[in-house]
Amino acid sequence: MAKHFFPKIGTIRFEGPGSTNPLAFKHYNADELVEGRPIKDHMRFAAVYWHTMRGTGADMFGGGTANRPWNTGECSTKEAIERARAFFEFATKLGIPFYCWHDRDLASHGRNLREANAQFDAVGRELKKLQRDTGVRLLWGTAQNFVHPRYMHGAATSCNADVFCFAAAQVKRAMDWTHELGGQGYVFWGGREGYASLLNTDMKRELDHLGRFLHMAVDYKKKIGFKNPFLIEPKPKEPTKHQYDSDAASCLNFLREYGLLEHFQLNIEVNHAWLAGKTMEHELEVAGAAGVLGSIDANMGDYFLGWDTDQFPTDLYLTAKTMLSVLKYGGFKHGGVNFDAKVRRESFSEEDLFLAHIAGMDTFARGLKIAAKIRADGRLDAFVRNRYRTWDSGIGKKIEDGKATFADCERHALKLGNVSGLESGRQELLEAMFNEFI
Ligand code: XUL
Ligand code: CO
Repeated sequence: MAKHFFPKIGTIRFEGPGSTNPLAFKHYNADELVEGRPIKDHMRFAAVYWHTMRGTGADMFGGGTANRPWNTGECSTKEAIERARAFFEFATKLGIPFYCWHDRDLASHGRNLREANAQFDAVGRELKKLQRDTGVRLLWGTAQNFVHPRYMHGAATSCNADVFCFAAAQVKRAMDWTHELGGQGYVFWGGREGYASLLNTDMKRELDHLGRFLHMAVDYKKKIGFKNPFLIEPKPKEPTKHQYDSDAASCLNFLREYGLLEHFQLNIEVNHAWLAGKTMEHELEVAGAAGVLGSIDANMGDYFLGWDTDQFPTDLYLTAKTMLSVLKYGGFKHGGVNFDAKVRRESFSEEDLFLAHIAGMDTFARGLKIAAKIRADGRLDAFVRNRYRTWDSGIGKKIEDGKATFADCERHALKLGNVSGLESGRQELLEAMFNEFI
């Protein structure tokens, strides 16, 4: 009989808002319809392999605290396969339909690339079996091009061309396995694609190399027939002082400049937005307005700590605003809500992994329901539409249609003499209105 890693925990079920059972959903009722679509299809929740299976709770001041019986430290193929089984037991009991991985959390670095590839392939074959047996699917895969010391100066943006080749080799194989496992997308997060000091950095050359790298990835995607989206995940800093994919707008600019925009969408992460000095809804609007809102990494930071704490999202305002943007842009197609989140160092038991995901899933399900109610109510939307009504006809429409000149604008202004009829922005009223739904 297969070994069980979570023998004391059964399948997590929906018990409704009245339940006090910590191991039950209070709001995530998978099949309940919101705006005519089951909640599970709106959310497309995913668990991450890295924090969930490989996180130990270590920080700069102390080692790991977490009970993780599947991490024996052996780095063997046998250990890697057992760990994959533990992960699928976890995902299945939680009813989480998707997952995401980095190549090197699935398998070890080995003594060289050949060994790393062999172990990755063995785990990949096991994942294929586990996916078939459980129905849990791959949301996206990615290459971990930042942990190994060879990536100290970056991967695609390293000053060393050999390192670029190692990074390319890793992405190539990670794409192969993403494709083989039916991945819904493939993500690029530039873990060290940036710099610590401009004194030793040729920024233009590094950006050109990153552009080249991504074009090579696009070529390879076509070659293997992988049809699902490529995504870039913006983050402004950490581990580097400045990362080139700083935020949604700078990613869009980079993709445009290098002729890559048609091949990429964005994967927006809450804590990364905050590190960029932006809100999650700002980043979602930038991506959505450009038609590239692909997926989200769900977590949150701490208002008093300035780094990527990757906490589970338990803030209803955050999830409601996030889902309002997601619904506005038509929901997820290939993407989903991926819990790129880790339990606190003090939450060290295996059970905490379940409790944390339940908290995140319930908070997002509530966020979705709140967002849907705000949309059905219609007052917020009507307010915004009404605020811009001078653009619907007359000179406003002429400008929007590209049919007006500066001279037309001047003639219009001279005729008016002064602007009258400016109206209040009513921010406080709208914030209070938002509160009505929380
Ligand atoms: C790091 C981060 C990554 C990406 C995948 O901050 O978010 O885990 O999501 O490489
Ligand atoms: Co992430």
